[in-house]
Amino acid sequence: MQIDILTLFPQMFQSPFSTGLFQRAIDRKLVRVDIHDIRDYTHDKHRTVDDYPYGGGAGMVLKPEPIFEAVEVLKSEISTDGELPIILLTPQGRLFSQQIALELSKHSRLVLICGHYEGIDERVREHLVTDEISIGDYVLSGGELAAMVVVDAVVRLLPGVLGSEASPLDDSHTTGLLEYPQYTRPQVYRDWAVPEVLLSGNHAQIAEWRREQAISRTLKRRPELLDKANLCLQEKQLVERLKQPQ
Ligand code: JAH
Repeated sequence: MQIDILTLFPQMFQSPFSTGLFQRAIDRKLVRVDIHDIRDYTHDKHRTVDDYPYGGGAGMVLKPEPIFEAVEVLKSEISTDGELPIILLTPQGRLFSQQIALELSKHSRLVLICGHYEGIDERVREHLVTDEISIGDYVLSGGELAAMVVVDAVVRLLPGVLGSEASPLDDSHTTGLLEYPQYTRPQVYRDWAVPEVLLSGNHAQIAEWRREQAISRTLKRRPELLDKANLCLQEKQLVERLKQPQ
């Protein structure tokens, strides 16, 4: 997969993509992430990327020309087989989810545009952008951190990125349940003992305990997730029992 990111702050992308799982995926050529400075696509001496809003009002608006020209350069480099998602990170977009990450992971190329200031000229949205994504209902100072979140969630789904021991199919938001509690040594820490069942060596019993823990934790913290989780009859009965006032 090739990911191109358009930003006014290219330095922000240095450390996240030069660390851990990412660096390994890039080194192994499973993904390529290219950061483009929107200012490089201006033509004036001051490298102007923003201007006052028509109609007045506070703040500045990102000009359309540098963004259109940057994306057009990227488009011209591509053999146009398949459509190219051009994604704007914005609080007005559709709410990002594991499902959307999975959809995006199936494309061979993605373009992400990070806005800044009070907004972006509407013609960019209308005539260039194919998809608007929000990572949650809060305001950031720009789209960069949101772009990093999207890229992280997508890249770990690419074939070969996770080691063989971890499977994206087991991830919490793929199973539809929150994770069960995990413990490691020491067996007793400050009087707090690890649950007996985990020391039993009875793997069927351990699996059952973990599934119950995942279900009760999900019911308590994120009950709306249970509607979409794949539960068997016995597990649905467990949910009903857990819902009874104790
Ligand atoms: C803020 C441009 N959903 C998170 C999110 C994404 C983008 C922005 N804020 C929040 C943002 C200012 C300018 C984008």
